[in-house]
Amino acid sequence: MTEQAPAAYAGKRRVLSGVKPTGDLHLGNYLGALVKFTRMQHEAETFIFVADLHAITEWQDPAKLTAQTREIAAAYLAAGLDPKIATIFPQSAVTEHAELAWIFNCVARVGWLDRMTQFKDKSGKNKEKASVGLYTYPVLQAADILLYKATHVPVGDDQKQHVELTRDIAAKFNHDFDAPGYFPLPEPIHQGAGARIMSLRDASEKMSKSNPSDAARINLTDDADAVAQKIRKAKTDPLPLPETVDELKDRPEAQNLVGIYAALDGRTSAEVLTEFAGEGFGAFKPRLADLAVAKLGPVGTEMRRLMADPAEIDKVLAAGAERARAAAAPTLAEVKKLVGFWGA
Ligand code: AQP
Repeated sequence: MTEQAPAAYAGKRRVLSGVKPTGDLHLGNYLGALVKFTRMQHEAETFIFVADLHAITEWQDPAKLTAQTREIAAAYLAAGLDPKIATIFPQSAVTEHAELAWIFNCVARVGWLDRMTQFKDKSGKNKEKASVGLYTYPVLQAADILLYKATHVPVGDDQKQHVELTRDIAAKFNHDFDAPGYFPLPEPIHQGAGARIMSLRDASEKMSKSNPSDAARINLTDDADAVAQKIRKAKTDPLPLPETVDELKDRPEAQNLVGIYAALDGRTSAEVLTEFAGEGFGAFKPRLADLAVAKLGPVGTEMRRLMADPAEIDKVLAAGAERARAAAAPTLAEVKKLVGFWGA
C-alpha cells in the first residue's frame, strides 16, 4: 500500500518504543535501545513503555514480572531518560493498547502475519505450541505505535518488517473506515551502530535476555569482575585484528567485539581497527573490558540504587501511565466511533 503520510503530521515528530520485561537487560539492549531512547527524547516527543503485554507472549513467572518491569524502568532512568521529558509507562496500565490491538486483529490479514519472520524465529520448531499472542504480537505493536499516532519508530534489523506491517494496517484502517489520513504511516528510524550485538558465545545469534547462558551476554547489573571475565571468555579466533572492516566479514566473533568497542566508544569499526590492527585478542580484550566497565559501571550502580527504592520507580511509572492515557484515550474513542461501536 502506498498511501503517503498526510501534511498535517509534517514536522511533528512523535517517537515510541519499548523493551520487554523478560529478564536481565544486557549490552545489546543498552546500545540498541536505551542509548538511542536517551538521545531521541531531545529530538521528538517521546513515549517509552515497558512492554509487559509483549512479555507474556512467552510465559513469565508472575512473581518476577513486576520486579522485571521495575528493573526496565530503572534502566531507562539510569541510562538517562528524563521522566519530565519522556513519557515512561507500563504498557498494561494503558488498557487502550489491548483494545486497539483487538480492532487491528480484525483489520490485519492472516497472510500478512504469516510472512512475519520473527514468529518463525521465535517459535522455532515448536510452532504448534507457541501462544496465539506470539503470532499476533506484531499487531499489538502496530496498536502501540498508532495509538499515539507516532510518526517515527526506532527499529533494529529484525523489526523493520513490523513497521511495514504497521503501515499496512494504518492504510487499510484508513481505507476500510473511510478516514483518509486518520492514522499516519510511521517511518522506521534505522539504528546504525549498535543495531545488532551478537552473543559472546555464538556470534550467529543475537545477544538476548532469554538465552539460558548468562555467559552469552553482559548484563547491565554485572559487576566489573563479571564483565571482564565474560569478555575474556568470549569466543574469538586466533588471528590478529585486520586493517579493514572488509577483512572481518568471515570472522563474526571478531566483528562483534570490534563492533561493541566501536558502539561503546562512539566510533566506527574502521576507526577501532586503525588503532588495533595487528593486535591479538590477548591485547584487545582487556581494553574492551576496561571500556565496557567504564561505560556500563555507572549505569549498573544507578540501576541498583533505583531498584532499592521501588516506591520511587512506581511514582515515575504511575505519572507516565497517566500522561500516556491522556494521549491514548482520544484516539481510541475516535477509532470506536469510526468502527461504529454503540455508545462511542
Ligand atoms: N542483541 C541486540 N543488539 C542490539 N539491540 C538489541 N535489542 C535487543 N537485543 C539486541 C534491542 O532492545 C530493544 C528491546 O528489545 P525487547 O526486549 O523488547 O525484545 P528483543 O529484541 O527480543 O530483546 P531480547 O533481549 O532478545 O529479549 P528476549 O530474549 O526476551 O526476546 C529493542 O529495541 C531491540 O532492538
